[in-house]
Amino acid sequence: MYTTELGKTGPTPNEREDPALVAAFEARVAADEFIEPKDWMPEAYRKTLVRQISQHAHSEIVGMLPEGNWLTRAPSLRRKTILFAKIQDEAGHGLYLYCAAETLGTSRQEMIEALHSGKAKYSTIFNYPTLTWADMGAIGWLVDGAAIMNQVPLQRTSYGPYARAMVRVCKEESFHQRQGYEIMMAMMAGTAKQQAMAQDALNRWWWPSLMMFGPPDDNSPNTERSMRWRIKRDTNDDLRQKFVDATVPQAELIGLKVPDDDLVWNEAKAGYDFGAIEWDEFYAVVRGEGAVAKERLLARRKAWDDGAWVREAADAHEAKRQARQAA
Ligand code: BYC
Repeated sequence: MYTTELGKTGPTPNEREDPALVAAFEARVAADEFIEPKDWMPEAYRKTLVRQISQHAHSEIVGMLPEGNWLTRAPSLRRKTILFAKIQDEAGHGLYLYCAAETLGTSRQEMIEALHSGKAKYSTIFNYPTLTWADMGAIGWLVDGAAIMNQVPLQRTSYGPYARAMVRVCKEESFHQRQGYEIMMAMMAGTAKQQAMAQDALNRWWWPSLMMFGPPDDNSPNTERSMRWRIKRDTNDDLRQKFVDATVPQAELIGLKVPDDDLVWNEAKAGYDFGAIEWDEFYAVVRGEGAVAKERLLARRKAWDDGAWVREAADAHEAKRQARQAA
């Protein structure tokens, strides 16, 4: 058994990867059984999950910042309450996901330190600035829309705690997507200035949203193994295609134009052909060169430091409780 710094235990990381154990594990995965925390698993499976789940958790937490930027400037009380609820949901998603990752033998402390030091990744999308209120519509519609496309299949991911976290997350994400689209609908039914703001937001968020699905399959080092182990249930390109096919008609319905001159319906594949993605931009943002990347990490570190007294108070309370119990 291993023990984390918080005293949690789990199955021994597999020193020698007994072929019989590996074969039994692969057979269970192939039979669509969930793998649970105390089950034997290859070390690389555990590591891949810790990487993906913790990055996912970080994305939810950092993802609160771009929308938090507009909370005090929401155009009405109704919009403000809805946005507030959505941002709180994202915090909840981050917490379920950190808990799911902890079952794999990593600790919250380790994950947070990796985020704050810049070692851990989070979704590229949150390194773009939110310039107008229409960006709240575009984020809900496109970013949460892309997230749902990616996360619905993850409800069937092979690791039980991750799959179960996704069930709840997906229910909330679908509300998020609708609230974003509803903002866009309202703006497109408004003045010429509001319509221009909505179009401008789509222009800025469209391509970064397509990048959220990750690099193309032929340049995605993790996809093949993650698909075999059923951590991922679809490839990056397949999900991106589904997203484009679902979203373009939504844009057209309310009079928005997707900013892609090469976008054309392809009858043979029953899907859209779309223009080339600027992968250089994606990799630059992954490397930490996004427009507001520094600002995002500073904000997270500040929130952590400002919250130190809460953690200290909780520790002191727990120590007192234990002392009382011992007495
Ligand atoms: N951003 O081999 P690949 C949300 C990295 S939050 C940054 O294809 P994989 C929301 C990738 O990590 C939604 N990095 O990797 C919250 C890998 O580097 P490492 C977040 C990216 O893991 C608040 C390298 O590129 N969703 O919805 O097989 C408000 C090669 O990629 C990105 C999730 O996290 C990226 N976009 O596939 C609103 C979903 N893409 O780690 C909304 C769960 C790739 O080897 N995650 N990289 O150094 C996944 O499904 C998969 O991890 C990915 C990438 C599809 C993202």
